[in-house]
Amino acid sequence: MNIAAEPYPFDFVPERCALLIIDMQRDFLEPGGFGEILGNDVSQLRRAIEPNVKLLAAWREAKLRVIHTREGHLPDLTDLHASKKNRGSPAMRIGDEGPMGRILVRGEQGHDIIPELYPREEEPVVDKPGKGAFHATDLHDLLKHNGIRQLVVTGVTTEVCVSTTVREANDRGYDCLIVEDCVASYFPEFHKWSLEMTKAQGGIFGWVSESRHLLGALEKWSANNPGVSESEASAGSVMVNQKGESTGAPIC
Ligand code: TIU
Repeated sequence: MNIAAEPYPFDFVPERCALLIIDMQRDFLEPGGFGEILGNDVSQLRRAIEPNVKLLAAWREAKLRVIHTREGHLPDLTDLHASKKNRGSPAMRIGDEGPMGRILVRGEQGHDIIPELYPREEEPVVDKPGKGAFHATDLHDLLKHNGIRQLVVTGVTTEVCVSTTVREANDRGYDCLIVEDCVASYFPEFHKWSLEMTKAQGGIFGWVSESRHLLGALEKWSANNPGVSESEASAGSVMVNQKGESTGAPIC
């Protein structure tokens, strides 16, 4: 199924494609979190929420694979290197107590995904200590074991965790499509140029499209594939709950 995209149409293979939603966490999208302590205006990111809600609903309706990520650290901060902790000498640092709990620490309110996009039990949540979702996580194994070869990538921020993840994925052999209206940055210029860089040179890192094109394709897919059950769609995945604990489903 061809999706209108730049620099040329994306050959969408739904059963081989996962929706990867990057770091739609309260710490980045709400006041008092990590984004704000870095000096950013969090309202810049919120325009991506509604398009993500619509795309996620269509993806769920189509019974295709959804994976969420969260950036954050262990409560003892043993996975936080000094350079990330101290960079920029902020007044507050990762691990300090903020209005939504300890900043960017797993299990704290601020670290969790915003309610609008809250993961379902059967949707894997990959906890990552870095910007890229492949660094120090089992994402690559999870994708391989589930036969995923393509990623439709959304989330925040365009030039940091989204771009880093797409570059990591590209080097691991995945075809990536970034959904322009479902990603956002604190800096509109960085957002624009990240997308330009992705699709330049014949799609050097991947494709860029808009959610309306995916919604149309998903609608067609759902109409033609009404029989795929929720359990079949999620079979074999690594299930984790919102604390990142395995809920028992094996990697197969
Ligand atoms: N600061 C910034 O733009 N982003 C991050 O720190 N993390 C993510 O992009 N998720």
